[in-house]
Formats: sequence, structure tokens, C-alpha cells
Amino acid sequence: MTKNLKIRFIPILLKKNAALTQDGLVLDPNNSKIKQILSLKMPMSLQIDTLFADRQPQVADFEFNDQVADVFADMIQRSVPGYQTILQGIGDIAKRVVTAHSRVYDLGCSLGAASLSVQRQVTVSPYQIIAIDNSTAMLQQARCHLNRFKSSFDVELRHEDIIESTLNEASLVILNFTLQFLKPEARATLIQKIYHSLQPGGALIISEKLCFESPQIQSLLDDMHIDFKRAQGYSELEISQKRQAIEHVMRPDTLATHQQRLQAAGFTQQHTWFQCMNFISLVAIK
Ligand code: GEK
Repeated sequence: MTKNLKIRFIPILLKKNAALTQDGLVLDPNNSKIKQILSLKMPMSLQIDTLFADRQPQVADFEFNDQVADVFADMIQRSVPGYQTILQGIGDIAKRVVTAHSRVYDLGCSLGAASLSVQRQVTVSPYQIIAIDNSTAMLQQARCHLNRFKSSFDVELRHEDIIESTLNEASLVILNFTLQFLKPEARATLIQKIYHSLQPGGALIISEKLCFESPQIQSLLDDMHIDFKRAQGYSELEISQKRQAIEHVMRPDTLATHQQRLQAAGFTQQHTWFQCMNFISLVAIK
């Protein structure tokens, strides 16, 4: 098995004595080839998320700072059920809607994972991908992350608040788990701006954590999500401290709120294309 390993394609996550590859293979750390790989210095963005592992006297509000950017790839993968499937689906949708001479916007791009999926699957040419984030820490890691993958063209990274960004000639706009971090009162205006930036037939993909009007459904899906995080190796302390850190920063909407907002902006076609527990991805077409 180890003979076929190509180092640049193996994001290795070290935990205790185990080494996990992105596609879930458990490698034997005593194997000499694996030892050689493990001794290489791994890029920061491949570090394991232990940010909330130690008890904090006072849990500060969550920020997209250097510490988060360093562990972000691991954090999002172990916190959002279906994250990889959503990324794959974004590329799948992209290859069907992106047109030549148009733009793709990845808003709140973090490490540029959605842009990478688009880049991998879209075959029309030329077109442009513009990935925007307001966190310098995230954009620095995004540059390293994107540079690791060879491509025929660059993703343009922009340091901007997406509320202020100018968007135009878009065939695809991606909000992959970003809208929930904006002030609720800014969300409708952003969706309207996106609608106006899209060409006819262009698409908006919005992935979000949902909240629910029914307390029973809310607590059922919350509990399932917590079990998912336990299964990903997060401790009770990590889960509760992360929850405290994020509760004032990330404010999810109900599905009905998303649907009404899209409709009010002018989207006549919209549907859920993915859901796992309280995580959803919607596609709306102009
Ligand atoms: C992915 N899409 O992996 N302007 C620009 N960026 C912002 C703003 C804003 N006003 N507010 C938040 N962000 C990514 C994951 S993470 C989701 C997106 C998560 C950025 C913020 O800096 C962060 O990088 C991103 O939105 C949200 O496909 O952490 O759950």
C-alpha cells in the first residue's frame, strides 16, 4: 500500500500513534516509509484542531485568526457533517453552470476549498475564480493551500468584506458556510447584490447550519450533531467550549428564512440539494 503513496497528496493528521490520510486510511506509524513521511514538517493548515482541548478560564468569542487558520482544514472537516460531499457537489454544480468568460465568486473562501473543487471540475475556458475573505490569516493559508495544487490558472484572492465587494458577470456565486457569520440585517442586501451580479441561468450555492422552529427537532438534530463531533474525536470539553465561543458569532437561520430571502431577491428557482442533520446546502438559479 505504501509504495503508491505520493507525499503531496497525503495530508497526514497525527493523533497519538495513528496517522490518518484524508481518505480515511489508517497507516502504520512504525512502518519505515510512513516514519519518513511523518518526519516531514507538515504545512500549518494540516494541523489537528486542539484549540478548545484545554479548559479556558473565560471562553472568548470565536475569531478567524492565525490559530484557527492553522487548524481550519481539520476543524471544518470534523465539525460539519458532509463537508467533503458538499465540496464535491459544488464542483459538480459548477461544471454545469459556469460559462466561458464569466466569473465564479467564492465568498468567505477560508482556505479556498470550494474554489479548488470548482477549478478541478470546470472545463470551459476562460473563466475567472475570485475568492474573497476578510481574514488575513485565512487568506495566507489559502495561498499556500492553493499553491499545492497545480492548475492552468490562478484563483484570485481578495481581502475584502463581502458586504462591500463589487460582484459582476457571475455564472456562480458560492456562500459555503459564510452567510451565518454576517450580521442578520446585512444578509438580505448581500443576497440581492448576488442576484444582480448573476447572468441569467447563473447559480448561487448557499451552505449553512440551520436552526429550527420546533424545539423537539432543534434538540434532536443538535444531539445528532454533538454525537457526530464525539465520533470525530472531540471531547465533551472541546464541544462545549467551542459552542460557547461560537454562539454570539454564528447565528443560523431557519430554512424558511433562507427560502424567503432568496425569493424576495428575485430567485424563482431554488432547492435543497444536500442535507445532513442540521447542515444544508441550497442552490438557487437566476
Ligand atoms: C469553505 N467557505 O471551506 N467578509 C468576508 N469574509 C467573511 C466575512 C465577511 N463579512 N464574514 C466571515 N467571513 C469555506 C468555509 S468559514 C465557515 C467558510 C466556518 C469568512 C471568515 O473569515 C471565514 O473564513 C469564512 O467566512 C467562514 O468552503 O468556519 O464554519
